Amino acid sequence: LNPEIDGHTYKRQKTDDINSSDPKLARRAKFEAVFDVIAEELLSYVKGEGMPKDAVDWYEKVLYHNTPGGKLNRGMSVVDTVEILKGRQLEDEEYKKAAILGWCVELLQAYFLVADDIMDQSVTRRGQPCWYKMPNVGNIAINDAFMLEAAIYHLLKKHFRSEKYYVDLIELFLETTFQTELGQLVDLITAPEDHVDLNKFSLEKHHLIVVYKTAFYSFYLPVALAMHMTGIDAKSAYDLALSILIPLGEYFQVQDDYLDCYGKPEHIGKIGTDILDNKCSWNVNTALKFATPEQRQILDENYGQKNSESEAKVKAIFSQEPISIPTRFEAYEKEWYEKINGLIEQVDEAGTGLKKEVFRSFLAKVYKRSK
Ligand code: GPP
Ligand code: MG
Ligand code: MG
Ligand code: MG
Repeated sequence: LNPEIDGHTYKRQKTDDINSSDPKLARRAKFEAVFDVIAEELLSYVKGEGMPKDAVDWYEKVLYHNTPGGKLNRGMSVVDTVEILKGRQLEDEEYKKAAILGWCVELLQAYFLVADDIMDQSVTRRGQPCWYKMPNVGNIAINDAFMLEAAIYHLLKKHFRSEKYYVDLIELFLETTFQTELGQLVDLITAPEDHVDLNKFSLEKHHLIVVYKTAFYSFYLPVALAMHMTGIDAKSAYDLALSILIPLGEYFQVQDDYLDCYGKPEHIGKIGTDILDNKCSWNVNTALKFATPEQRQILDENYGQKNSESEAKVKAIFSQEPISIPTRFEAYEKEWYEKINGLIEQVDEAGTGLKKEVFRSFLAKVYKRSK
C-alpha cells in the first residue's frame, strides 16, 4: 500500500461535528463515530488471534477505505426506522445497537462494491480509486471482500447473540446476500463481454435484475432489521414493507443506471461503465423500445464495444429523439414518485405496527437524487 498512508489516516475524527448546529451533519457524525468503535472491535479480535501487525494494518485500511465515505443512506435508515417505529429518541444503548446494525448493512454494501468493481472493471468509486485498483491490492481485494462480509457475522454475534431475534438477523443477512448474488449473476450473464446481442435485453429482464441486485439489500434489509429490533414479528408486516420497498429499490437502481450515463463523475464519485460493459440497463432498454431502425443499427454496432468512440456514439443516440432518455427519465421519476406515494398512503398502520413515515423518509432520501 501507499507507504505515506498509515492506517490511522483513514480514521475519521469527526466527533466535533456531533455538536454541530446543522442537524444533518450532527446526525451523520454520531453515526460515523460508531464505526470507529466497531472497527476497533474487529481489529482487536484480529490482534487477539495473534495476526502480524501488517495484517492488522491491512484490515484496518480495508475497513476504512471501503465502508464509510458513501452516502450512508442504507445504514442510517436502520437508525431512522427504529426511531420512527419507537416514536421517540433512542437511549444511548438502543442507538448504539441500531447503529451497529446500520453499519452491518454498510459492511454488506462494502463487500458487494469491492467485488462488483472487479467484475465491472470499474476505475473509481466514491471519488477515489476502486479498492482493487489501489497500489499493491489487486486480487487480494477478493479476500478483502470476504473479510468485509465476515465482519457482519462477527459483530452480530458479539452484540446480538442474547437477543431473541438473533437468528432472524442472521437469516435475513444470509437470505438477502443470496438474493443480491442472484441479481448479480443475472446482471453479469446478461452482459457477456464477447457477445453483444441486444435482443436478449428487455425491461422485464431489467426489472428482475434490479430487484435482486439492489432492492432487497438496499431498501428491504435496513427496514426489516429495524422491524426485528422493535419486536414486529407478523409476516404480514414484513410483506407489506416488501411491497413498498421493492418498487422503491427499483426506482433507485433506475436512477443509478441513468446517472451511470448522465451523472458527472466528479459528482457521483464513479465513472460509468454500463455501455462499455454491455449492461442490461434502464437506458439501453428504454432506447431499444423507442429507437428508429437506423438508431437501432448504431446501437447494435456500438453497444458493449470496449472503446470510447463507440461509447460516445451510443451516448449520442440515447439523447436523440425519439429516444430522448433524459426526458423519459424525468417522466419515469414523476410517475414512480406518485406510484410509491400511493402505496405509502395505503399502509395500514394500526394493523401492522408500521408507520407511513418509515417509507416517506426513505423515499425523501432518494427522490431526485443527483448522486
Ligand atoms: C449495483 O450494480 C449492484 C451491486 C453493487 C450488487 C453487487 C452484488 C454482488 C454480489 C457483488 P452496479 O454495478 O450498477 O453498481 P455501481 O453502478 O455502483 O457499480
Ligand atoms: Mg458496478
Ligand atoms: Mg455491477
Ligand atoms: Mg450502476
